[in-house]
Amino acid sequence: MQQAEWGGLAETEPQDFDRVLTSMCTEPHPRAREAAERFLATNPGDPGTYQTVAKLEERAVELLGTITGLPEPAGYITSGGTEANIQAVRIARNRADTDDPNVVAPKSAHFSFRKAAELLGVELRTAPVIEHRADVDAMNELVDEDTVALVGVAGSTEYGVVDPIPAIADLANDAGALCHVDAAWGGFYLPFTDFRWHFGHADIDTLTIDPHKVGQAAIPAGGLLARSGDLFDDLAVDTPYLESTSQITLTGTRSGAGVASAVAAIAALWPAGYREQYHRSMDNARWLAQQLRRRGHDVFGPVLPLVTADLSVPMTDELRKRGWRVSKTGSGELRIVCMPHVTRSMLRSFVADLDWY
Ligand code: 0PR
Repeated sequence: MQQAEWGGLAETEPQDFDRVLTSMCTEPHPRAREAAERFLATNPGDPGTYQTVAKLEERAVELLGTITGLPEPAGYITSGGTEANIQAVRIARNRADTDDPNVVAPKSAHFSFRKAAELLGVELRTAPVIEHRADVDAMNELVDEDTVALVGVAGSTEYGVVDPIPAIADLANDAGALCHVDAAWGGFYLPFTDFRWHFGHADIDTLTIDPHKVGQAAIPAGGLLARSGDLFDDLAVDTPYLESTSQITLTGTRSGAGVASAVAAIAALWPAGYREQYHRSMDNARWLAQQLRRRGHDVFGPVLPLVTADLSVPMTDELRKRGWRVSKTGSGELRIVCMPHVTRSMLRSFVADLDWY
């Protein structure tokens, strides 16, 4: 009876992170977890009514602005990188004066851009990459008078590389198109590197940076930032019966837990905690790359804390059987993401399992 009532919930534990080497999410910071629970019943989608969480969302956007070199940021906490990327494409499409809009992105762009293109009736043109990085000349060849946005990736999903963002921004500028940077995953690592990736480095218009990935906030907490608030004007729909009069977000009711946990995580970790995390994760990724190379594998990375290697499919299958959560790139390489929960001792036992094979 008890079990039927709980639907098996009482006996079910969420997975632990002990063997998770593929996820781009991680264990939330303890303060983020606590804040998420406190704000569980709030809805930043109705800021007139839920005013305290609406204030927190302003704070979250300010903090994300600090991280991305934007002193007066506009933006909001999205459900994730997918929503942020869709909205960035929507901004570009709505502003442009064309019936046949296209967006130019490197082949390495996340599949959320494919969703955006389909939903918004925009053609997605993807350019070949060099060493997994955007090739600006190849992107240039795809640009025409109907191009509404150019996309650069700062921390790519499969290989963790950073595109030449300033050159992509220049190209966008020349084409009269917007420049969107997808730093959904990389955004909380990049401030501690020498890459030029954010608003302070180039004429970027919009940027995705997700607290629920490396930011260590609870899910759902993505981030969309814009150089200025008026970029959001073309997204506004009237909300006649709410206390606020218009809405620029894609979803209506939204997670106050995500917003509060984003503020809590960033307040706890920016900048020292994230810096330390970046160095720890990079050391781990370098160590893993070295171990794999020593065993004769062809390894790419780490540029950011992500490593790929040419392990055979049977080897990867065996690792999966042993409980490791590992994934493959589109070209079949093993892909390991060194998120904050990935420790050296975890990697040691992973390598020991490889040796067993
Ligand atoms: N942009 C980039 C560069 C990303 O890597 C991702 C997700 C997104 C946008 C989309 O973000 P959301 O998933 O928040 O909408 N990258 C990972 C992926 O799709 C996400 C992920 C997270 C995968 C946790 C697995 C996992 O366990 O592979």
